[in-house]
Order: sequence, then structure tokens, then C-alpha cells
Amino acid sequence: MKFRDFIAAMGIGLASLLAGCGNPQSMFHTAGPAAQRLAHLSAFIFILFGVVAVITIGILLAAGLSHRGTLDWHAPWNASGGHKFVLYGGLVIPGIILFVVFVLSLQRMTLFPLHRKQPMSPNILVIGHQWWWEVRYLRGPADQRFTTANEIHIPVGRPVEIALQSADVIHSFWVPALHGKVEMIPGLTNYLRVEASRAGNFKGQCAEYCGAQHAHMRLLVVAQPPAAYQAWRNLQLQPAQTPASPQAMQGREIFLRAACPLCHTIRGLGAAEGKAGPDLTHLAGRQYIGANSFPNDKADLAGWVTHAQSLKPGCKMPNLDDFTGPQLRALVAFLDGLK
Ligand code: HEC
Ligand SMILES: [Cu+2]
Repeated sequence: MKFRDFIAAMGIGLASLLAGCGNPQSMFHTAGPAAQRLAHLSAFIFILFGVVAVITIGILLAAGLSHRGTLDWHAPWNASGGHKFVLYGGLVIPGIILFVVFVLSLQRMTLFPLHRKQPMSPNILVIGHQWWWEVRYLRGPADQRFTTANEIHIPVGRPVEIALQSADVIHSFWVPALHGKVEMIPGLTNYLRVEASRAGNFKGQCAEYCGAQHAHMRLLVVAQPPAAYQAWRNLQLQPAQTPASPQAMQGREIFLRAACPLCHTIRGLGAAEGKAGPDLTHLAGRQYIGANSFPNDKADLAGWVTHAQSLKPGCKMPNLDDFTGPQLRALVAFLDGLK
């Protein structure tokens, strides 16, 4: 690599690092205890290894500057003190430093909350699908449970136990502001505990390459004050709203007659119980569609329904463009009314 290329690469690296600082999807913008512990630990390790690097470079420079000339002018490397220098500098000191880092990771409980053992009863089960997130709220009796997708609401200031599974390949659950990455592995359930210390929208991402649309497998955690969370919960428990206009009413018939119910559930709509795609019962309450890849508005809904394969090529929803203009508008009016 040419020196100029090296400098350019460093520049790009630094720029993306700085850009990362302004990005809320960053492990340095913590919003909960688990993420904070991880951020503190990484800051400590960064400083520690920075000091080690400076000392090492100092020794190299000192050696280079003070020992000039040919080897014949100097004592051989195994002269007195040489072995000891290698032993301490190369083995003992690095050993101590790595041991300290190891103990700190354990002691600060950074590793344990990452892969907790099975809690008594997880609040939420998140199932990774290619390329979206199924979200089941499990707490309480059957009539207090519901399923939604892609947007996870949690109350501020309360620990939430999340169970993680996968329906197909290995995914990874990562909301940097709240927690480290935890794998979602087919046939295995992993657990983590998140707690948000402030209200806000925290973006996340599938962090394990899982196929063509891995980059569009985004996640949103909405941390709300307990009262707002409770209100959201109560709404989610309701079946879908009855369409408010004749146009939306017509849209519902179109939805039921098209292929949609084969893959999507809309609670309260009888025949719509498909499980291959996200639950749409309260679709309009979500901020984004396509696993948080596109805004949830009428234009994007129309584009998504007719051209999912252009917006998210390879995704498991086909293009459904067999509608006339008025039919499509009615269908979108129906979807947009699913508050
Ligand atoms: C073959 C199964 C299938 C059919 C049929 C289907 N969908 Fe989908 N749909 C999916 C899948 C899978 C996704 C998730 C795609 C992704 O984000 O990767 C999806 C996503 C969506 C979303 C975005 C939801 C979100 O929260 O991101 C909407 C809206 C939607 N579909 C509406 C419809 C409508 C309306 C119809 C009928 C005209 C329909 N779908 C037919 C499988 C299907
Ligand atoms: Cu994934």
C-alpha cells in the first residue's frame, strides 16, 4: 500500500468515526446500564492500550535513536538483561494487562448480562426472520399477550427480559444504545436484559450477515414513560380498527381477496392469519415499514405493496401489482387506518 493510500484510508476511517459520534445508532450514546458498562469498559481498554502503544513506540524510538551503527558495535541480544527484557516485556507485563482486562470484564458484569441464563419469564420474545423482526409480548395471561413486528416498545426505567430466537438463519440482535450484540440462533433461545434510562427512539440493526437484505433488517426500540407505554400496550391488545371511510372499507375487502392474508395477520379480520410476514394489526402505529427501512406513509405503502421487490430486492414479499389505481388507493387507505 502506498503511503498516500494509507493516509487516505486513515482519513476515511477517522471521518467515519467522527460521523459515528453524531449518529444516535452508536454504542457511545448510551441510554441504559448495560450499554453504559460496555462503553466504560471500552473507554478504559482504549486508554490502557493507548498508553501501552505510546510506551512501546517510545522504547522503539529510543532503541533506534541511541543504537546506531552495525551489530558489531553492540552487545549481542542475549547479553545480560536481554532475556529478562523479553520475558517481562513480552510475557509478564502483557499477561498482567490482559488478565486485568479479563477480570474487569467479568467483574463489571459486562459479559454476564450479555448472555444471561434463562430468566423466570421473559417479557418479550423476538424472533429473527429474513429480514424482519417478529415481536411477541409474553407477560401475563393469554388475553394480555399480543404479537407485533419491527418496533419494540419498552417502559423507561424498568428492566425488560428479552428472549431471542430465529426462524431461519443466524441473526443478531443489536441496539447499541441499550446493549451489546446477542446472537439469534435457530433451535436455541438466548436471553438479554435491557433497561432504558431515558425515553427515546433507539435504532438497532441485525448484526450478523443473514442474506441479501441483511442491511435492511433494522430495528427500533421506543422507550416510553410508563403511562405512555401502558397506553401503547392497551392499544396493541385491541383488534384492528374498523375502517373509518367507505374507501378504507373497500380496501379491507381488497386486502382479504388478495394474497395478503396468506402471509399477514390482522387480528379481528377473521381470515387474515398468515404468519410468513409481519403482523399488520396496528401497522399504522409504527414509524417505518420494511423492517424500519422506509417511512410509513401512503406513498411508501403504495410503493411497498406493488414493488416490494424493487425496494427490498429478494425479500419474502412478492410484488403485488394486480390492482387498478382506485383499488390501490383503497388498499392503502385501509392499511393507513390500522392505528
Ligand atoms: C408471500 C407472503 C406475502 C404476501 C402474499 C404479502 N406479504 Fe406483505 N410482507 C411479507 C413479508 C415476508 C414482509 C416482510 C418483508 C421485509 O421487511 O423483509 C412483508 C411486509 C409487509 C409490510 C411492511 C410491514 C412492516 O412492518 O415492515 C406491509 C405493509 C405489507 N407486507 C403489506 C402487504 C399487503 C397489503 C399484501 C397484499 C396485497 C401483502 N403484504 C402480501 C410477506 C407477504
Ligand atoms: Cu438478520
